[in-house]
Amino acid sequence: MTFDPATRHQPCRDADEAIRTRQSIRAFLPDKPVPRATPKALSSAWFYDEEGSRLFQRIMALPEYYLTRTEHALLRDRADELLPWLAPDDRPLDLIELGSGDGEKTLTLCRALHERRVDATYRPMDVSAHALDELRRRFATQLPGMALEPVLGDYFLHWPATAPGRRQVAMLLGSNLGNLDERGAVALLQRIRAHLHDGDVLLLGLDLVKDPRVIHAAYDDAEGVTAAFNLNLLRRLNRELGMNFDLGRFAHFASFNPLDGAMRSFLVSTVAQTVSCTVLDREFHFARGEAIYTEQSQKYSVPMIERLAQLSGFENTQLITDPDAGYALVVWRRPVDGR
Ligand code: AVI
Repeated sequence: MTFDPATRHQPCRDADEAIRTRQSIRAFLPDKPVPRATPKALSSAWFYDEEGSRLFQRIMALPEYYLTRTEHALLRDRADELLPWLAPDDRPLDLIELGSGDGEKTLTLCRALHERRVDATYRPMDVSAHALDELRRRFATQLPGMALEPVLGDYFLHWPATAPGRRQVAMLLGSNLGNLDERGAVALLQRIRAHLHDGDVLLLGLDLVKDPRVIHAAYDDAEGVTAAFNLNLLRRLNRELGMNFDLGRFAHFASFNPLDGAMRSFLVSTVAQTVSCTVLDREFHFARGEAIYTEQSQKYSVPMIERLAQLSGFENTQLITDPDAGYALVVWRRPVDGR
């Protein structure tokens, strides 16, 4: 993979992204041979142009895609178990959500804090101005008493300004961490840890390993929405890099490997073909059956979660799962002695 999924939910517009776009497409077909069966890969950051974001909204509502509704139910039904970790005393807190989207799920948690009269400011951060506008509207109508300070930013690069003395509670939900490999995940977690103070916490939503068939169905739904989401990547490359992918000649393929817990998505070339790119003045050749690796969606076991906490310098303090143990809300704390 080539660059962090930092630009989700917005089309490729600014100079930085244009540079990353070019880096990404260069790495798509490396100059040097890569000893992998599938050397071609694209960053999953590419998914979230306007159409991709729309398709992802549909994915989240699919019967097979259990992640969103399970997480939402945990936030709604288990707030009493979470709040002692998030708000253990009277100190005012900043609830910093990294990649909030439109804040639908977090509204439930904010309501729980508000009802318990916790002095909290919700600071959602997202790269999509559109999502933050939706979030503002949602809170104005459904929880107008909540202190709200949305931040337009990229959580791989930015962090909301917070006043000294306030407890920071960071949140990374939706199993978004799973779209990074272990190295990328640890790098992001270490960055988050560096912004927190001793005793501050991170709330993570993580998808867990389970029946492989259940996981597989979530990424290969009967209606074909996930397939359209994956193929939309090629449409975006055509539009933004002057490529000429024929979407009818690539097929969505999703594969879950129980050995490493990785759900992987691919686009498979159904015929031998050549695709050109005017921006890079290059051609890309595909053998029949050759795959482009487009996304990793990591599923975690408890030992994997504990290992990640250790590698990134957190204490693993609380883990709440749904009754089927299919999804977890995890609270990690930055150790008090600042180790
Ligand atoms: C955003 N991310 C956590 C989703 C996932 O489950 O990996 C993206 C997604 N890709 C296909 N379906 C959903």
